[in-house]
Amino acid sequence: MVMARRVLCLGIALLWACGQGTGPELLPPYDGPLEAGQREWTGYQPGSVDIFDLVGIVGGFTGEEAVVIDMTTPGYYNSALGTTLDGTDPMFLPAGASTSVPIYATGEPSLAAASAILGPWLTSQTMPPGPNWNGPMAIPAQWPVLHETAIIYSIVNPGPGSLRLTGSFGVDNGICVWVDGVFKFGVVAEGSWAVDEYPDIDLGVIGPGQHFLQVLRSDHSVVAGYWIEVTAQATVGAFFK
Ligand SMILES: [Ca+2]
Repeated sequence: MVMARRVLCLGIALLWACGQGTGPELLPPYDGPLEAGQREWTGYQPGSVDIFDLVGIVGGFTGEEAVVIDMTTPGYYNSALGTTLDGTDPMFLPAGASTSVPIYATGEPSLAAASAILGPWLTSQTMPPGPNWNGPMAIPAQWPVLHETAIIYSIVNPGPGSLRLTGSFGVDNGICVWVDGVFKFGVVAEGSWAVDEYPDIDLGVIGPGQHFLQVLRSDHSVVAGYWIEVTAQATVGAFFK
């Protein structure tokens, strides 16, 4: 039964692939030979899920996941916030503040003090969402100490099923994360950043189509740094409804 389902899933993925255009680009995580009737997918957009990701996602029934955002993923970037948000919310500590333990957000932080600088970044379907935004561009792992910066990543789910997003983050000092403008996670702490500092954060489920993941990074002392990896996995039953 399990094998039959996997064959059915792969068949759906290949049928979907055969409906797409041809082109020279073959993208990770798929690195095997093309099979008869299977063509290369050229609809790739930075940060999107492509057919080869989808094959990996279908493989998700055996535990695999496809990475849809990492440190190489371009995004839209806002470096105009400076220290505008400092002291306006527990997530945005003033310069020189100290926290003995990580402070986790208990709700969505207010961004009112920076609304003019950020623009409609949590709701806009048009990119970039305002004059202070640049990109798509490489997102710097480090930014000016004491400043806050904002990022928007694009994720396209080609369907037909829904995808569950899981995020792992590292940051010095703080990070807040939204998906399609819905607040998902926030934390601020002392010390440097590390890979998987905050692992396996449930970012919810996205249906087919265009989506955006929004990040606001904060700093209040010494050094600023960042690491991100977001994976997508087919929701159980997505191909059997
Ligand atoms: Ca710092």
